Amino acid sequence: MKTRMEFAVGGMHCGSCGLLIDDEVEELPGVSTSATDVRKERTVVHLAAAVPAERIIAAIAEAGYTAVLVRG
Ligand SMILES: [Cu+2]
Repeated sequence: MKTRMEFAVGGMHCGSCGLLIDDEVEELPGVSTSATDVRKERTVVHLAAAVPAERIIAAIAEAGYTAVLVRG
């Protein structure tokens, strides 16, 4: 099982954009933490259970941003 996934995220403007994404992603069952670096345009997600990358991408899209899996 993957325990870490990293996404390239587009559309962020400031720190609250990152918090918005982390809030949305951390609501998903199986996600333990989500950490977004706005400057690097990356979100690192740690998993406690198996979660498909598509679920996380959909959650980020719901927050209003684009995401592509880059690692994990
Ligand atoms: Cu913002």
